[in-house]
Amino acid sequence: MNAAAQAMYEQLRTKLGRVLPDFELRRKAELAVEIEEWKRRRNAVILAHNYMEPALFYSVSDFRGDSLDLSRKAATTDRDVIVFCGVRFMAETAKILNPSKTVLIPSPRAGCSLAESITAEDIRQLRTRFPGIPVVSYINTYAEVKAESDLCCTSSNAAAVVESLHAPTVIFVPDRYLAMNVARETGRHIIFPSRTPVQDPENLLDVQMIGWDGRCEVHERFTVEDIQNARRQFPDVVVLAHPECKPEVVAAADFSGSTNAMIRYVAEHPAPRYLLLTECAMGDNVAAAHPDRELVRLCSIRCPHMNEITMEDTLEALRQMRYEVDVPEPIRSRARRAVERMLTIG
Ligand code: CIZ
Ligand code: SF4
Repeated sequence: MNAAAQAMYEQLRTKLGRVLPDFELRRKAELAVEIEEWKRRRNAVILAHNYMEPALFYSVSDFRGDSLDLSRKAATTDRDVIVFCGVRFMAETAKILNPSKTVLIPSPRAGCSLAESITAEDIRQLRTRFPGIPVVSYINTYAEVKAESDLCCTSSNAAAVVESLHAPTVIFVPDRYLAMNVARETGRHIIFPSRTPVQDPENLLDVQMIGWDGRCEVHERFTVEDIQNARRQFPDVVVLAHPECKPEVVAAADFSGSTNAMIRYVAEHPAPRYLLLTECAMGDNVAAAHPDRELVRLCSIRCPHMNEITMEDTLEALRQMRYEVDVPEPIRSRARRAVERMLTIG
C-alpha cells in the first residue's frame, strides 16, 4: 500500500472501523485513491446519495445528501464533469439544471420502480381527464414526466409543495403511498382514478388529491409486523419510516421523514437504538456517524438500483467517461421549469 492509500485507509478506518471488515477497508482505500486521481484529471465532482454504500459515501464523495441537496450542488458546480452516484432520475435532474456539464452515472442499470411507473403520455391523459388541475410530480420521475408537470417535489417538501399551489384539487404522481401520507398530513381526501371510476366530474367536488399507483419496490415491503417484532425484541427502539412506506407503517413508527430528516432526527434525538425503514445502506452511514448508537437493520430489503453503484464502476465511469446522461431539448427546458419552481419553495 502506498502512502496515499495508507492515509485513506486510516481515514476510512476511523469512520467505518465498526461497520466494515478491515480487508474491505484496505481494498476500498486503494480504489478511493485511484478515483481521487481520476477525479482530478477529469476536473470532476462526485455527488453521493444517502443510499450509497458507506465506503463510497465517506471517501470519494464531494457532496452527500438527498436528491434535493445534490440537485442544488449540481446546479452550481464549476467542475466540467458531474459523476452522480445515485439513480438515473437524479443524474437527469443534474443535467436538467446544469446542461453545459458532462453528467455521468456509473451504471446504466440504476433505474427506480417509481420512475418507471409513469410516462409522459400518462400525464397527458390525466390532464385530459381532469382539465385545469395542476400536476405535482415526485422527483423520482424521468425528465419526460417532469416536462409535463407543473411542479416537482421531493420527500422533504411534498406537503409544502402541494399547499403552495392553493388549489382545491392537485394531481400527485407517481407514488401511491407518499400521496396518501401527504393527503393525511394536509387533511386532503385522495382518490386513485385507476381503481375508482370517475365518470361524473361532479364526483370531483370533494376530492382534493388525485393519485397514481406507483410504488417504491423497497419501501412498500416494510410492514407493521416488522415494527411490532422489532419493538418486542427491543422495547426502547425508536422507529423511523420513510414516507414512501404504507400509511399504516408510517402511523406505527415514531417518526416519518425524508432521508435527510431521518438523519437529522437521529442526530437530535439521542436513543440507544433505532430502526430505519429505508434503504439498508443508509443505516450503515448513520451508524458510522453515531458510534454510540445502535442501528437495528432489515437488510434483507435492498434497493437493487442504488446497489448498482459501486466504487469499481465509479472509477470506470471517470476512466472511460461513461455512462453519459443526456436530456434533449425541449424536454430539458420544460422539465427545468418544474424543478426550478420547486427549488424556490424549498
Ligand atoms: O429524494 C431523495 O433523495 C430520495 C429518493 C429519498 C429521500 O427521502 O431523500
Ligand atoms: Fe426508487 Fe425505491 Fe430504489 Fe429509491 S429505494 S431508487 S424510490 S426503487
